[in-house]
Amino acid sequence: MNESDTQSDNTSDHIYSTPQERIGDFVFDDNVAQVFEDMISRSAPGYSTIVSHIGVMARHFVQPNTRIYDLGCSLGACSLVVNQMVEVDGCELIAVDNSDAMVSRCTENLKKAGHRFPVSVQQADILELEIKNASLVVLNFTLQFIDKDIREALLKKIYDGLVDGGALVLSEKLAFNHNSEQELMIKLHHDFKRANGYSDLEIAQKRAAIENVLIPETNGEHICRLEKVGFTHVYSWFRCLNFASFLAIK
Ligand code: GEK
Repeated sequence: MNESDTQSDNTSDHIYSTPQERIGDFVFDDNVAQVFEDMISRSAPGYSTIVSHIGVMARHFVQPNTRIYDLGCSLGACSLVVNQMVEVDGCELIAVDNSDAMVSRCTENLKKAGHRFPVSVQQADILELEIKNASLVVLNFTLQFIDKDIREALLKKIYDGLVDGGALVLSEKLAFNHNSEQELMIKLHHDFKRANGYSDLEIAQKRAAIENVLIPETNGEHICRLEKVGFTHVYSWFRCLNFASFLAIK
């Protein structure tokens, strides 16, 4: 095996490839952080399209002398694209995650890429973070891991921390009201994962691990709550199977 094969093995997701006696709740630990890029690209339909368009939206919404927050930044994919795309003066990027394994890798990734405005990567709970003077907040597949009862308070805090004309990009896995649609979307999502090389065992074990940790809501629930906390314009700008992204403008 040559060096590049070894590298690709180390960063390929095989976490659920062997039978596990007891499947514990999914956690963002070092094993996950190491393979996260491969895991999310092969598991979340549309992920790379969403990330690149966050860069496009960042260029549109970020205002001079304001802050950009990447909440639940993982390895920093959104921070990296925002950093490439935003050209206004006086901005500051704050990337936050509560997983130390993610934060240390994200810090490295942003350092390697270089950045034209100040960037800070913080290990913190986004529920306890102060958000102020923001023109862009990114919650790319993070809200779904927050306790359902406190999602509204978090979104209200984000709304309050945005400047006028500022935007939130919220991407989430969706649930559906009708059983037939729910079942079809789950089946197609599993087909997508199979087409990306995951086995039935991997799909079943990951599903069991994530079931109590990632709690999806419907399109309607997301839009209603974004409007309720104050956003004046809420757009569904992307959807692929049961994965969607919303743009909410203050
Ligand atoms: C991307 N946005 O690549 N506080 C801080 N971080 C948290 C919290 C919390 N309370 N809860 C979960 N996280 C990224 C992908 S992944 C999505 C985001 C996924 C963090 C958690 O540690 C993980 O890194 C991230 O949110 C969710 O565009 O795995 O489906």
